[in-house]
Amino acid sequence: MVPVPVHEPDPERRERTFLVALIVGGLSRAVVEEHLDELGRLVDTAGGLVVGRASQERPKPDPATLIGSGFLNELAARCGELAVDSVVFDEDLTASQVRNLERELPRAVKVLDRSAVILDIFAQHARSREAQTQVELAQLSYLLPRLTRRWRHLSRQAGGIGTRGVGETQLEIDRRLINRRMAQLKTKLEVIERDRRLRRERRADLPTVALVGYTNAGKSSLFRRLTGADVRVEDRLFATLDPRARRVGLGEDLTAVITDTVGFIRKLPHDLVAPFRSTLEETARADLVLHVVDCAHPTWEEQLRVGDEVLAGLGVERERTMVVLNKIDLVAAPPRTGIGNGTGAVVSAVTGEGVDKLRQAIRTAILQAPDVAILRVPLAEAALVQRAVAMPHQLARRFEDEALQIALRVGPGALTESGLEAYRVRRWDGGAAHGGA
Ligand SMILES: Nc1nc2c(ncn2[C@@H]2O[C@H](COP(=O)(O)OP(=O)(O)OP(=O)(O)O)[C@@H](O)[C@H]2O)c(=O)[nH]1
Ligand SMILES: [Mg+2]
Repeated sequence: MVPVPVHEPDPERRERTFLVALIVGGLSRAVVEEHLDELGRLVDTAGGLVVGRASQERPKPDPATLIGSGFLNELAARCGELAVDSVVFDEDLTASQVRNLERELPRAVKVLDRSAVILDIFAQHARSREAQTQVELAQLSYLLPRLTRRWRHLSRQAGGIGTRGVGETQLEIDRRLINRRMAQLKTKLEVIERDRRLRRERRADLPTVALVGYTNAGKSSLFRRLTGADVRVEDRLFATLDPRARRVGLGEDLTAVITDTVGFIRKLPHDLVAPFRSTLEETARADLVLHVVDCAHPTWEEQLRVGDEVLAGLGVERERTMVVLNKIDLVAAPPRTGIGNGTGAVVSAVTGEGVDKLRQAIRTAILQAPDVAILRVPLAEAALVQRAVAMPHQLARRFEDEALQIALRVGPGALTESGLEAYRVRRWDGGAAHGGA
């Protein structure tokens, strides 16, 4: 008889997890190791304990089991030795791959992929009604194509409804129940989104700034630094799932609403993102999108690229984006690349270095947006001053000795009729006291 290895019981009884990745498609081993590091952090955030990891180099994935059969045998042996509860693959798995892998691995070893772990984290962290609905919808759309007979419990849960038709298989019932639940969730989300849209329209005059970027880049830390709000900051992936908005003073009467958002991560599959899309789209409509990057991270350039891709997919133009390199306290010299079109800031949300400059840069970017007009109306022109002050969508306003300076959001031609067009100036004058911007 083969002796069964004895293991110290884990004090927290965390799920013992083994990580697996494929080295395919010209990826280098070093990059795949970074991806496994990230997967390990995801598992840790989800509450699991990583007990080992392995990767296999292959020309292409095996359609049946993803990894090759020899490697799979070794993996099965390691699972036994290490008393593994679950194996997590960095690649997305199909339902049949999960089934085939579970058949070859020791009994009771669960097979998961990266998306399943991310979903689990989302489910644990979602707090608001909206985020919880989004997560449930994402979970069901992930589950639907992967349904196998294992998911019996779903129909047991809904057993009271009495949907069992003659000759219908368990699987069909499950599918039908899931589809019905998904339809309900979608309706619920639409209502929540409409409420949010109304709230946004009510504060439409304030310029909006969104903090976006890879998970753990420091978005919430920067949000806290800029607004003083006490939000959750954690050295964990996906600490933030519920977007938060707050007013931020940008000096000289200019106030903006700034939003902290859910982070990005590589290989986030479409099903998973879809329910979050409207939140992301709203973020993307901000007047200014701050793309926060952890420049101390070994793969920060890949993270920047992932973020750029997401933003491009959401239709955010480059002109509205500003790259913010964060965590410069951790690097000897901030990298020079990455700040493409010259707009950018280099900060540390922890020490506060560069944050005043960032605030100034945000201010400048908002006031220089194409739909913002800056007027300087001589106080001697009392009627025009009255007219200017009565204009809608004012962003900032300042009385000087001789003139009123005012920044407005305007549509094309909006100033012509009022006679204010003639008083447009190119830039906001911060005044001598402020040293000019
Ligand atoms: N040294 C240093 N650490 C930072 C800085 N900014 C953030 N951190 C740390 O990085 C970790 C993640 O910070 P968060 O602000 O939670 O990051 P996030 O982008 O909001 O992350 P998610 O919400 O999980 O996507 C925390 O441990 C922070 O303390 C910085 O400028 N310097
Ligand atoms: Mg956060």
